[in-house]
Amino acid sequence: MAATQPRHAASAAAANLAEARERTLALVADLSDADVEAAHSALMSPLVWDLAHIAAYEDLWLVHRHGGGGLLQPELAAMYDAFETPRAVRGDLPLLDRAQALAYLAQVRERALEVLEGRGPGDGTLVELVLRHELQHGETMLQAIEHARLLPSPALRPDPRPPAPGGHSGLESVEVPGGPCTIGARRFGFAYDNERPRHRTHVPSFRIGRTPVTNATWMSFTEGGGYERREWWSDEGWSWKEDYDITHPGGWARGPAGRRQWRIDGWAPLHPDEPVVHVSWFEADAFARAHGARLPTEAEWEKAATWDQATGTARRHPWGEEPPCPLRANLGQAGLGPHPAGAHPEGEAPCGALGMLGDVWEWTASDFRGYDGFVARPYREYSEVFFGRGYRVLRGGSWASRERATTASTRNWDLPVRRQIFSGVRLAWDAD
Ligand code: AVJ
Ligand code: FE
Repeated sequence: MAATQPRHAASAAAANLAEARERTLALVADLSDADVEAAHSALMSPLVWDLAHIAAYEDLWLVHRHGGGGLLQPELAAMYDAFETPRAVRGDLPLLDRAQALAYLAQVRERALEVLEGRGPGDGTLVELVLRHELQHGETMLQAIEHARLLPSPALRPDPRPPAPGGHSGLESVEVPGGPCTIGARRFGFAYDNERPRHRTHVPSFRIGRTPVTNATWMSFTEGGGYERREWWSDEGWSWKEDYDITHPGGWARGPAGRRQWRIDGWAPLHPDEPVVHVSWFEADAFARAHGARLPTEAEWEKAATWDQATGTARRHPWGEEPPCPLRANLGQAGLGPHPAGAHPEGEAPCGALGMLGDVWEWTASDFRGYDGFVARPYREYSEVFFGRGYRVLRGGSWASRERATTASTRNWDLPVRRQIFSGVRLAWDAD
């Protein structure tokens, strides 16, 4: 029995890694070499950088740190270290070409599987780290594909879109009663360092948007002078908006038949019922002020997503303990875009909020920092080096986030100007 356990765990790990890899390769399968290799924007890496970076990370953490082996190509380490090589310069490097990057991925994977077979997955932490890293870069690659308007692989067909239930604008709210709650990842099982330690806190009563803000509601904001009324904007937000001449969310255009939106698979009429996406924190903040609202703090967000007032416990997911499924949340890249607000009533949180997980990342009012008692694990560059540097927290994952890498305690972070990510808004209000 004892002897078969590690082997079973090693083959489960191998299967998970294989599934992640299949998806990574599918994302680029039908793109041209030029599209995979080009630096389309200073905001995004060339796709081929992501590919080789996934390999370098796996070599470092599974082969080298876990297995004790040397790096396959030590001379590549700096070029594919996210920290030493920021996005804006990645286009100017002698990157591996597509074929070389794919070969690097395959060779590292072979070494990693040997390590897993030889010494097993250990406590599983480093395997999970590497697996989630690849899954997260899948979302990054989808951002790049959408941002550069490359069109995804025809193999990535969207699942049918659920109908819009109607009645959701993002301005409807539900009450979250005041009192104690529990924040952060549970003690057992994998979680990133920034989700721990789990702790109790007191969140006074407040109201939160039943759904994220929709395109129709954002359109009213735009047409009602949202980008012109100085009083709704912070000083920093206003100068960003002026400098970049921002007048609507990313990907919007006006056509003869009305507003259109660049979706990952092409132009489409702007869908009024879908959550707005590609807005910066500055826009989210201005929108909230224009509506006499504010952004939720991340403690408020997590309490709304998980706290069950009736039992005095935090649920694992908004709907309960069961793992995510397509009925409950639009995660996992199947929809290739957000679903209409309120389309997943089975995913309802205890307070009545809908769509807390999936569809669009939701900006919060909170700066990214460590919870009290934070310990960097397994390395400072994952989270700690971003603390206190002006990054804002986003919660809830998007349609492009994989289920395995997205829970109610997951914290994402980005700068307040960023909007090439799949970012949207859920409002909050002080209790009346
Ligand atoms: C958590 C999405 C902010 O992309 O910078 C990828 C995830 N960390 N490789 C990022 C990550 C290392 C991270 N975010
Ligand atoms: Fe990375």
